[in-house]
Amino acid sequence: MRRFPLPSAGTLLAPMLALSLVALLSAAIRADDAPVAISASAETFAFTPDKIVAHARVPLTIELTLTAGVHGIASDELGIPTTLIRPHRPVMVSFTPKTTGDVVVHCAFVCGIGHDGMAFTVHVEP
Ligand SMILES: [Cu+2]
Repeated sequence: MRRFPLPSAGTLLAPMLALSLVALLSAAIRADDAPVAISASAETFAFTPDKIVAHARVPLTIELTLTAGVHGIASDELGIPTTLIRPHRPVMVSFTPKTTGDVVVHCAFVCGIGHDGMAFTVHVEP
């Protein structure tokens, strides 16, 4: 019977150590770039918070959540494509503001009687 040599402990541990290190570094990167959480309400027709801060030329990710109804966001100025938000399905949207100033992001889905006033502001600092 032919026998295959067993790998040494070092041969097995090195890739595992490398993978662990990559996982740790990924976690650290995620913590620094944690998405800004925004919730949309079908009851009050509001985004909470209604104002967030971003920085020009720095990517930002927002996580949109919703418990009822359907809403959406879109912004040509910020480069956010029309994105629908559905109940219990968080949506991550990433964008990179190009210029400073305030950008009002309106709800992009005709969601009901309060739709016209439903918006949040992205305050873009240098
Ligand atoms: Cu709406």
